[in-house]
Amino acid sequence: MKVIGADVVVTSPTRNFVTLKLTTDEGLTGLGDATLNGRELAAAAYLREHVAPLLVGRDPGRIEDTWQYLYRGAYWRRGPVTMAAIAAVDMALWDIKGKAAGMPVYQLLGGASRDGLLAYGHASGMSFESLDESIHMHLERGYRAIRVQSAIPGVRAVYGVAAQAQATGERYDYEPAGRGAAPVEEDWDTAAYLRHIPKVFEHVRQQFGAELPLLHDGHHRLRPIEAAKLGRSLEPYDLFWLEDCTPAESQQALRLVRRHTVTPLAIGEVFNAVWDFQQLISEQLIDYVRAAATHFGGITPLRKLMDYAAQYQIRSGFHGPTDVSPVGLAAQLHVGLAIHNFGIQEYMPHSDLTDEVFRQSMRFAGGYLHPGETPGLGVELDEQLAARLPYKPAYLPVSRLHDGTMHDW
Ligand code: CS2
Ligand code: MG
Repeated sequence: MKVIGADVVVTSPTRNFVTLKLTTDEGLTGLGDATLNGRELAAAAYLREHVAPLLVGRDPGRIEDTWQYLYRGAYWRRGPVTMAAIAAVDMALWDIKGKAAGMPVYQLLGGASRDGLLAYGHASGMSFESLDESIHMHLERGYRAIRVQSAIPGVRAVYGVAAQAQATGERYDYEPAGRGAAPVEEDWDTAAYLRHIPKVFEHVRQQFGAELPLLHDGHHRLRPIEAAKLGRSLEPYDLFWLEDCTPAESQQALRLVRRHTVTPLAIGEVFNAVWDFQQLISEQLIDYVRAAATHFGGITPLRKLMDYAAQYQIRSGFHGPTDVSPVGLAAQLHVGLAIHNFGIQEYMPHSDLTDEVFRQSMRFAGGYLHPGETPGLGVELDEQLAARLPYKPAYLPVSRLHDGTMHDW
């Protein structure tokens, strides 16, 4: 079999997605996700200009070799643009291999290690009352684990607190920044945040009991000693995890956090290679790996990362926001089903229009996700519909302290 076509589709049903479609001489096609939120066109250009021409004529069965060729061969290793592009190729090749074998990809990875993947949803609120409503709404939808984010008194706009979408019960495909040529600016006050968040979890535990798994995302905003303080102050509320408590490119910063708290830690949604995790895993500085197949070079390295993490009893918590396309989500569902050290899967449902552009075999029932039994990844792209929904500039917000200083994301 040979690759005869490598096409890049950029489409924007309710947000922007970059998809690679490989076509073979035997008529099989494969899809891969290279969506890089806010930098979509860079990933698309990398694929179109530098990768697609190298793929035509190659044997699509040689997944490992193609991955190494693109990773080692570029000279410029790693980085989010490169690794998103490689991820798309890797996923598309696994999709083709699954279709050729007549099997869902998880079967090729060793078969299912469980019946379904425990998923967590995003609840948030501007007040305790609206937060309670949001949690109730998620429980009604079947979620059995909930991420809790809250507005902070004295902070105008807190990222990840989707006041409107949650209050009206809409699906999640909001773009916190809205669309536009430049990021909107939000504000931030770490001291106010550290004072308020423990009260939020105290309230939620009182309302919803001791058993509901609760998660929280710090969005990389704290210094190590602040993160340590937050982790310790949340211990009475028994979190499933505290995510991205510090900007983790300084892996050793996590030593300090770990020294002071037993709140489990999850990190890595912005990481793109195993080297970003090396110290965190080998020193057991985290409990959950937040990588996304889309930003980590695809299924092949994600599987290897999880096997490495398994030696340290570290589990998966793959990044599943709406800026990972249904193709990227499917890729990590197949990995999550196959590996032994699965932990939890983030799940933010895409909009109805996104679900029309990407038809998925994946299902969510009773709080659990399953990639389905369709051969390959189980996602079909409606190219005609995609073509009618062109790219629109959209950026994540930035945040500034009240004196105007740019803050960590
Ligand atoms: C968040 C994401 O899902 C999460 O944990 O951190 O919403 C993240 O901010 C976006 O994926 C950024 O692209
Ligand atoms: Mg996050």
